[in-house]
Amino acid sequence: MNLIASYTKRLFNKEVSECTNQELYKALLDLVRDRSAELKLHEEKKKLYYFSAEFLIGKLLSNNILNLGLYDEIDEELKAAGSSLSLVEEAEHEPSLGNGGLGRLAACFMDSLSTLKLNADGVGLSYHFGLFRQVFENNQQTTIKDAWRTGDDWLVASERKYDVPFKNFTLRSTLYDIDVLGYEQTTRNRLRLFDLDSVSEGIISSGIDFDKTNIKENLTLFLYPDDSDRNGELLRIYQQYFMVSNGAQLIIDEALEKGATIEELADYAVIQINDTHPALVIPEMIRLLIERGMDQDRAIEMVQKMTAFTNHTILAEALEKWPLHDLEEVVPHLIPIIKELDARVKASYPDKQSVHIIDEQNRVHMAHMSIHYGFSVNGVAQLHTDILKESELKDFYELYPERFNNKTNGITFRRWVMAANPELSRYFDELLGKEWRNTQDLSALLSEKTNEAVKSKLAQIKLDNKVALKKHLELTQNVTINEHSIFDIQIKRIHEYKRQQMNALYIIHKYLDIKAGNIPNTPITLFFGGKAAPAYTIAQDVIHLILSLSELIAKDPEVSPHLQVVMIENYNVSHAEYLIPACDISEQISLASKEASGTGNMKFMLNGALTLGTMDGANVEIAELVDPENIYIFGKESDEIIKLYETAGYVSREYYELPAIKPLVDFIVSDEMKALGNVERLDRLYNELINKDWFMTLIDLENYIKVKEQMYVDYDDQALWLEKVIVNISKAGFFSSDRTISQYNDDIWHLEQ
Ligand code: 26V
Repeated sequence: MNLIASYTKRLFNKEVSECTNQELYKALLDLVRDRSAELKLHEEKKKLYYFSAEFLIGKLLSNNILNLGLYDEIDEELKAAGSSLSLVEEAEHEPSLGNGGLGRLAACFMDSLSTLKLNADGVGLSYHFGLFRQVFENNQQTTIKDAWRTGDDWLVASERKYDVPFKNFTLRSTLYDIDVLGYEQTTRNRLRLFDLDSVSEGIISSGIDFDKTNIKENLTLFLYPDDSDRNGELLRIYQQYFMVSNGAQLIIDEALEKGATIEELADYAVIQINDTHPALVIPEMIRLLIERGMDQDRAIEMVQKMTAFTNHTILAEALEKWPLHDLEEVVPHLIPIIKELDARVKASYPDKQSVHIIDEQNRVHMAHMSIHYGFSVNGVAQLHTDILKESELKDFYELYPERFNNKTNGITFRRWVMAANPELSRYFDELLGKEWRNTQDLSALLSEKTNEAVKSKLAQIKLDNKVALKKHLELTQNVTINEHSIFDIQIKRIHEYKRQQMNALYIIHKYLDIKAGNIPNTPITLFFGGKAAPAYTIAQDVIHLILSLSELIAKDPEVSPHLQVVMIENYNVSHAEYLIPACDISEQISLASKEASGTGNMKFMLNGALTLGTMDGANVEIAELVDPENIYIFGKESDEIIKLYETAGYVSREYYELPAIKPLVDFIVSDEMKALGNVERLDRLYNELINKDWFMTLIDLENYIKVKEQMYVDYDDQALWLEKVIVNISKAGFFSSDRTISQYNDDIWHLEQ
């Protein structure tokens, strides 16, 4: 019972009960670090290097304590002293090292890799301020820097340093490590995050503005700095090259340190490229091998054998294509290699322009390079992989059918139920035994489908989690919610294809309906959370619409008892950990074919929410697992949408003119909205919807409203609702990232187990 006391004594000369939560955080940070250091690093020959621009790891304190097997012991000691782990964790600043799904997936994967005892490190950058911090002012998003590197963080400086050559100068890196502990393991892996000593936090003028040309001082300040101008684009290339050159040098050094010769490198390392951001590792590794005496053919062949690529998106604008001219400006020494790689492709497929690396406009296609010069290409859900094969990457699939494979995403149950929803986890223990914690197999719950005691316990846990969210929001957002309302939640990056604007149009529908006297049986709270890229104007407009609707409704005494809209400020992993366990309705409403997988959908399902979604991404696989009566599917399917794009067949105005839709869209520019909103933003969004609507908001709107209304009605039959909840939870095991990682290892990496 006095694990922590020895630390608080030594650090502060205090008893646990005398410490502030900040002091307890520091004590536990030291304790966890000491325990982690006792875990051994892997010694197997082959290692996976998971290259990613993002690792959205979330706070680490309680997760690491859980993985060390100390959760109950420490929580008890804290509670006896009048605190708790969740209170102490308030003192931790969430690392700002990611943006969205791709980054969170990388974090879940690292957790599973360690848990499955696989030798694997993550390679990335230690951004000083990471992604921006979102602040709402006048119902609009503003951006400030997120100073997460407080000194009391998990970064550990290492001795490793590498020189990274650019056109006009060479920069020397410093490597920081963060330990990644598996669940109850004796070994650990690491995140290897590179930084630069010369970076100067002082060059930020205001908000997140800084001199984009001052590379020595700005290189690792931010994740995804604005690339809407050329200097921003160049900075992205500087960052990407800095990441991969460091990573490639690390790979070679670690192999040589283990006694390998350079010829044997592929037996010692496999590289997974997480989307295209790290794709320059291919020419860089080739360059380094040639520099170490290997001939060019052999170097290309070796890199090809070592490299695998994951695609996370089919949106054209996210598939990176760098102008050759820009690459020449930053990394001229890679140009001959990239040209050689392209020349080989052009020699083999002279007439197939669609697969060339350098296109006619002299742009270098990073995905194309990764597919030609890697041995594996995977999508992240079955539908996504099928679409890659059949349309987006069809020409590549014809060339290399054997390289294509699907790896449906997953989530770590350690964070997303054991740590985030301890009450539910303890109930699973009680009902099913503890083995699910190792297997993620919750299927035995299915036989409790009609057990009234189980249903009422699940309802009780849901209510407790709603109350916990309520307290969290009172503390962090200064807003009060009704824990007896339906919690309907859409949390993800703001993007038109994810269609938060469709949900906002639903809110308008409901608002007008309540005004007309149709009072819902149970009050409804709609939550949104998500950041919008600063240069993405329409996404900012969508945030503005949601915040303005939230204000309008809150100020309307006729409506506010029945309907509330809450937009979480600075949505991040920590907020998600409160929102997901409290949710009833999980909004997964992307335009079919556009969401590669989604992973929030899996987290919600596991925590007992029902999905309201389109047949997109992993929703399709959820629907197959739970059967139609346990999921609420609406909207057009991907085949039809893909056809509409091919034939330019969607005309938003035709939908706008429909009597059920026009009043909702018109409301955006109504007098009441303009009185409290920003007229320019509202007008722009309105015009976008009626004249363009590239992501087809209006095509599914009527069907969406209908199915959502049905869902609210069904919620009131709690007995039946909870049966659906039980079915969903019992089928969630498939979405464990341990399953995903095992499949990657069996099919792609082949690491020793
Ligand atoms: C996004 C952004 C947005 C801000 C500006 C810079 C920038 C650069 C790259 C990207 C790509 C994001 C790709 C991504 O996060 N994809 C998501 O990956 C998830 C994990 O596979 C998947 O579940 C989501 O469906 C997919 O959207």
